Amino acid sequence: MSSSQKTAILSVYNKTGLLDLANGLAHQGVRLLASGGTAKLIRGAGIKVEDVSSITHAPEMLAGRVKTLHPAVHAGILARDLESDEKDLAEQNIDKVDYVVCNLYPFKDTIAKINVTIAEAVEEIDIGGVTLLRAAAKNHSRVTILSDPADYPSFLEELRNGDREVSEASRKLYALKAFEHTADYDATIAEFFRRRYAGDGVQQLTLRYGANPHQKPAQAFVESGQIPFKVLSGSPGYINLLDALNSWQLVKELKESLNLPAAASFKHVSPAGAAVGIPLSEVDKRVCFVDDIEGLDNSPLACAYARARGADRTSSFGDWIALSDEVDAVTAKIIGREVSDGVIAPAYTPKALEVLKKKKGGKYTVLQIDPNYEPPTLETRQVYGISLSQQRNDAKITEKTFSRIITPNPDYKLPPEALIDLTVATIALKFTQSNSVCYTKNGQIVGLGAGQQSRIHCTRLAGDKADNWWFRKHPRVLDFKWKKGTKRPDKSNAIDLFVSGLVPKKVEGDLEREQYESVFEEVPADFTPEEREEWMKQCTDVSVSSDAFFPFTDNVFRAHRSGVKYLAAPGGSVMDQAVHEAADKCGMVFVHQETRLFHH
Ligand code: 93A
Repeated sequence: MSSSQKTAILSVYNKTGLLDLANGLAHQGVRLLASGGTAKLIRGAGIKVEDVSSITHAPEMLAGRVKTLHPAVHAGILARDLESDEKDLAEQNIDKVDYVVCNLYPFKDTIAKINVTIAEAVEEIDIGGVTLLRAAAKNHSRVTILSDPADYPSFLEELRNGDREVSEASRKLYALKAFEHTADYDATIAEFFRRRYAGDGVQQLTLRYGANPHQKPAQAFVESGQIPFKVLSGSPGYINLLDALNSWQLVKELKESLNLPAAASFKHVSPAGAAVGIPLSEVDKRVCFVDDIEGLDNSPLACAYARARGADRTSSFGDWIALSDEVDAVTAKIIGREVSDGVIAPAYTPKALEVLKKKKGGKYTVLQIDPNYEPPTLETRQVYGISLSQQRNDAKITEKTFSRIITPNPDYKLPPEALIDLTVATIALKFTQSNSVCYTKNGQIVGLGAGQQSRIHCTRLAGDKADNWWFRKHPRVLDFKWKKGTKRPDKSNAIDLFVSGLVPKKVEGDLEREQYESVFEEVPADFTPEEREEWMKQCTDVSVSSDAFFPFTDNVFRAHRSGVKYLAAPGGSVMDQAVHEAADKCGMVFVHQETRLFHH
């Protein structure tokens, strides 16, 4: 063998294109070495090939578990063009390897088979092939590694044109591909064992299905360490977890920023309500349907949830709840009688847990989150097979966030209540699908517009909700005469129709009207325009935050109609000045908030 002769090691499971490749290599005078099945196929085609054992002087053994694992192979691949490496090789009589061709046992296909056993899967874990790939890819400054049959033709062409040399650029790309191949392979193996060995709920949690029942299989998992929550009752679904993990962040940040217990009521990965534990007035208690709850005044957490749930009772039907503190019996009692899907909190008193575990015949989902859990700073998700990664949105919303007041003058100081309300609104936006605009008052969301493509539609949607909340406080609404036995959600829906001015007209035989009337002992007369105007005038000092700049003054005017006094939004629009002037003319305080808070 001449010293200038190049050597290739071939060991492939997928033998597509193998013979053409072997032929091409042989034509270039390359010495071919191959593992058992690969060598057999090449030899059968009449192409000269040696078994790997001709250099290892050891037979394939352990039924194929050891084929290419040998210093003669790996020193030949890993050796650099260094005097010391050359010396080592010469002492052991080992030749350098120039090209490695390898693809791996079909682990993915094997585990995709129904009822595959662990033993069957284990046999498909490639060791020697991964070692060939990694060794050759590591030494890509000298060695070419081919892991994809699709690359064989261009490789051969380069070899022919380049006098058996492969360009540095190609070697780099082939090495990258090889590392991706092994990374994907190992990720599949880790996932297989995570499901079987880590125990359900420790590192991996099997979900019934994904966003819809036909999206199976579905799971939640962490790649290292443990899932930071425990399932104490029920079984969370995919959307439940999206709600739980977003709502938890919201209440955690509210608590950290305002040092008050916080609650959130989520639906479809946006808050329907969120609040901090400020005591409720008697009217608030009636609006939130909690005037009969004993001990409410002594539980700030229960106050927070009463407010969060009471913001928009129609939207909160079937909510996911997040609570910042240990759940007490009073809070559990409020939750116990509402239609809800589940709750996440750092702890539960035994009494509270007892109540929650009984809910929905034991199917109510209760999660306990580790409050000290810190996620990695980089977050990644996949859309349409493409991975997107970004730094987590770790912007902190604190008092300082609202220190740049544009109107009425730079010395103006926000009253403490407005500071709380702007904080609640802005932190809520951080976990709301964009575009989003949030109205707050008394430490709670009163109207939230989520996921609208146009900002003015958000501002209107949220404003209409805030108006509904305000009209629910009207004495006529509080004194509705309900038919006995009317359920809480039916009351909420009837109130929602009434306050939003959408009550169906009284027409003989109209089904919708009949249903509306059926819940009342005494059907209330609709609000007159004068009543509405009069009541609306009394709504003052509401706060609004926006997740990005207001592009037009229409947003300011819409907010003004709902009693808004304090506005916070980032700048950046060509209309900034006009927006500020409009706010000033409407007697509002405009706070320039530096951070855009889009969330998707
Ligand atoms: O069982 S192994 O992990 N032990 C080895 O030493 C080894 N070397 C190569 N599997 C090993 N291989 C794999 O064998 C290759 O990754 C390739 O997929 C396959 C080719 O085997 P054959 O040439 O016998 O068809």
